[in-house]
This record gives sequence, structure tokens and C-alpha cells, in this order.
Amino acid sequence: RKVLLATRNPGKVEEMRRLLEVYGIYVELPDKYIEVEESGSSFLENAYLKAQAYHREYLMPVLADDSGLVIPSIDGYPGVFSSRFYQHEYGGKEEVVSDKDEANIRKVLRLMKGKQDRSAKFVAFLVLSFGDAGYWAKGECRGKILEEPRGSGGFGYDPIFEPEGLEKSMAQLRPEEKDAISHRGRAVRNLVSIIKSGGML
Ligand code: ITT
Ligand code: NA
Repeated sequence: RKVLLATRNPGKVEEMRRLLEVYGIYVELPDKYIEVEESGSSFLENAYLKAQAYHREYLMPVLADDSGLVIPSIDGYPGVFSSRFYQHEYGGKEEVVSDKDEANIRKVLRLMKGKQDRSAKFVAFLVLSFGDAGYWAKGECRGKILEEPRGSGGFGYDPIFEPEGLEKSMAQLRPEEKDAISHRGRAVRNLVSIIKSGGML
């Protein structure tokens, strides 16, 4: 089985390949990127917008992932703005020297300075569209925001996120360790069980 992954984030691609191959599902990538305005106010809406935009162009099952980091002590930000939080007006924009992940992390650490409550969660919403049928699933990973980045694995905010019960950042985990506890790993396993119970797999 094949699914088209509606993303241009290489970190998501790598993780989805690993997470889906267990089920004999192979990830294909679009040959052109479709500009999708992520105008939704929720992860689910944005995942749906991405899945629909690609499904209009490609006649095959499409999987979209909308995800991010939610931090209660800064009003739930970066939230649906996780990808480009450094540019968001909330808390002031960051200068970007080179890397956008680095700029996002710098901004979160700046806003978190002196905060007592450092709790946070990663959230992923997946939408799988077959055209006539669609499925969605969610996954979460709870943890806290570190004072300094640690580790070089994963992508995005992984270096500043410590999953609950571990004394390592998400970026210090081996790939299979991240998959076992991550929001994306959980969302994929939830999606598969939903599809199985609906008789599609
Ligand atoms: P696509 O829309 O093309 O899929 P994107 O990166 O813009 O790529 P999102 O709008 O869903 O996707 O933004 C998700 C952001 O949340 C992502 O860029 C990271 O900054 C962060 N994020 C999501 N999952 C993450 C993970 O597993 N580890 C660290 N950061 C993550
Ligand atoms: Na988004």
C-alpha cells in the first residue's frame, strides 16, 4: 500500500516512513509542493486543508500531519504557529541568522525565562483522505521545556523538550525511542487502529 505524504518537512517524512513501514505502508512524496494556506484555527483543520489540497491533485490516498508544541504558561503558543513562531508577533519577532528551528527555539527560551510552570506538550493531528472517505487521529506527548537545548536528533523543538519520565531531551533519544513515545508515533498508531476498526485495512 502507498500513501502520499502531504508535507515538505523532511523531519516528518523520515519519521512517517519509519512509523508506517511497520504496517507495510509506503510513503510517496509529491513531485511538486502545493502552497496551502494554513488558515485553520486548529491543528485538525489545518491537517484537513493540507490533505484536501493534495487530494485534489493526486489520485491516491493522502496523509497530512499538522503538529506543534503547546505551552500553557505562554498562552498555548507556539501552537498552530509552531512552524514559523519566530515570525509571529506574539512575544516579538526573532532575527533569523540561518536556521528557522534555531530561531523558534531561541524565541521559546526567551519567553520561558523565569517561568515557574515549564510544562508543555507536543500535539499531532493526522488526516488520511481517500477522497470519498476520510479518517483523522490525534497523538500527544507531555513533558517540559528545558532551560537550554540538548542533543542533535529529531527536528524542530526536540532539543528543548524533555518528555515526561525521561531525563533526556527528545533530541537525545534514538529514533525508535522517539517513535515509541512521540505525538506522531501515537497518532499513527491511533490512526491505524481507527482504520482497522472501519474495515479499510
Ligand atoms: P508541512 O505543513 O509541510 O507538513 P510544517 O513544518 O510547516 O510542514 P506544521 O505546520 O505542522 O508543519 O508545523 C509543525 C511544526 O511544529 C514543525 O515545523 C516543528 O517546528 C514543530 N514540530 C512538530 N512535530 C515536531 C517534533 O516531532 N519535534 C519537534 N518539533 C516538532
Ligand atoms: Na500548521
